[in-house]
Amino acid sequence: MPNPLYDSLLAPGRHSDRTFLTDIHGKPLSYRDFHRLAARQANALVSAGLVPGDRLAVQVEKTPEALALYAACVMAGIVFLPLNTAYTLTELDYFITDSGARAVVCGPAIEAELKARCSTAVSVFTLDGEGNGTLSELAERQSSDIAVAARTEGDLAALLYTSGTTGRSKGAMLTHANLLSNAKTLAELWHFDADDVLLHALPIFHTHGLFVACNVTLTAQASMIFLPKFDLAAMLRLMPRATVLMGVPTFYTRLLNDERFNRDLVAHMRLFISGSAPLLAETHIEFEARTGHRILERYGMTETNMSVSNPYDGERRAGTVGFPLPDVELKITDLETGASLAPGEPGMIEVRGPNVFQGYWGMPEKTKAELRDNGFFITGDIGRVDEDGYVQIVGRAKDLIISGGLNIYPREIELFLDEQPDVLESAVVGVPHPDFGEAVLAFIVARPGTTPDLAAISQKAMQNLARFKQPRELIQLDELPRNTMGKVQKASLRQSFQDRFL
Ligand code: MCA
Ligand code: AMP
Repeated sequence: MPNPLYDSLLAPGRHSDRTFLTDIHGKPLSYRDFHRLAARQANALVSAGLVPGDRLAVQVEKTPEALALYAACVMAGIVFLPLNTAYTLTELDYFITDSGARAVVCGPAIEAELKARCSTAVSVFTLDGEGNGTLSELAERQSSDIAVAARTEGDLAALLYTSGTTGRSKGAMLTHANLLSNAKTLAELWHFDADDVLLHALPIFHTHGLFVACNVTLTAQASMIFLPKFDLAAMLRLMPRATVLMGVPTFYTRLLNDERFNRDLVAHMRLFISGSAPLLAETHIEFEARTGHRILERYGMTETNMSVSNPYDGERRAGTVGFPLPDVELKITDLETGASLAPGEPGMIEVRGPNVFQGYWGMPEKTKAELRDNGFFITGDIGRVDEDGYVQIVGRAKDLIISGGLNIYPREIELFLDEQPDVLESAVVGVPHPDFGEAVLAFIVARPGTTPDLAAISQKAMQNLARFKQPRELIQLDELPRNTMGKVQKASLRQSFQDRFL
């Protein structure tokens, strides 16, 4: 039975005794054992009643078992829906309800509360930071033989939620073909082969750490050093065993802030890749001066996987994200008219190709607003193409903050703040931060004659918003700066407070 992702990434013939990953303690897991683990999980999910097309929401710590769940979903034809472990129960509720998830795998700490909140039609399993839990117990009782579900290229493989400018997150529908085309293109472009060892310290609930990192590894039959999270000491200790690192800019600034990170430590490394947020040209330059390596910066989105990359062999140009991938078309358009602009002019970046998603789950209108009938996706990023064809990201048309590679939409936080007692209105902006690139700063204006309790609001934010979205500081103003049309001038707030965390 055909199943594009399985056939290309996991099928028999690829189940060798080669190491697929080693954990932080150096314990190896072979390709064969990874397949067995995933097959047992797939059979467990099927035995629990899940059928192809069902969505499985997963909010668990990063472990080999958690990654195997992605492979298990591919095998069983289930749509994988990974979720940031920082999300609160309130946030989780939304994703589970919106996606109509048939089952959830969560950490044991929230099992009881999640069961109480979810309808009885939703099965709840647990998987902890050691790979144990009710899911593993059920999986251990299953066979490791698997009847792989038939899937077509156009069938959904994953649903990844991305926040929106309106404050409501949208589920990006990604097909087998979307994920596979990107995996193959990137593995080839970045010269991955079976001798590569990827130092994997990214979370596996986003495109970067899940699809870019793991699908490329699987494509090349390479291996990974699989760390639960970014940990500077572990990175420095394990770097000598790796050949490639993929990271967000915060990884690179943190490494550079440690003097043990030097030329000798990385002399053997083949490649450093950066993405998810702008890499400052100065970081690129400092990195080269310190290590002799030029970071390869690339650009992508949840909706498009990767679209643009600096070259492997050619010049990796600081401050640019490189060229459109071989199978991706890119154009720069006028923000108002959508007409293509001349080379060099800044405008909306639009991309089209096999990497581009199918639309937002259950939101045809939002899909129509961002995905043109001709297949071009309107990214919301402003860019220009220089005289040599390098794409430069110069800004964002969307009101978005990227903190440590995580996206935060101010609207979601403003909606929360506006509901708090004695708050008349609010504005949330991103300002420069030495570690996270940007940090969240929130401003509120009190209702006349009242004094909002800032500490109580911060406390409430803890329960409602994931930690990374919570304002680093809440500032009360007499009024928000507005232009003559009455529109809040966020640029002016950013300007006035740009040194707040520096
Ligand atoms: C943690 N905190 C954060 C962030 N991460 N706050 C803001 N922004 C963040 N990104 C909070 C913690 O909860 C903690 O709160 C405090 O900040 C300090 O945490 P720390 O221990 O320093 O953080 P960490 O655990 O070391 O994590 C920082 C990190 C991590 C390594 C940068 O956030 C990370 O791995 N980011 C990568 C995200 C990613 O994969 N993005 C790709 C998505 P408290 O002070 O209360 O303890 S975008 C994507 O996939 C597209 C397609 C693409 O192009 O790649
Ligand atoms: P997400 O919605 O989480 O997939 O994040 C995608 C967004 O991250 C893009 O729309 C860009 O704004 C940003 N992004 C990703 N890679 C880069 C990069 N190399 N430089 C600048 N911004 C980036």
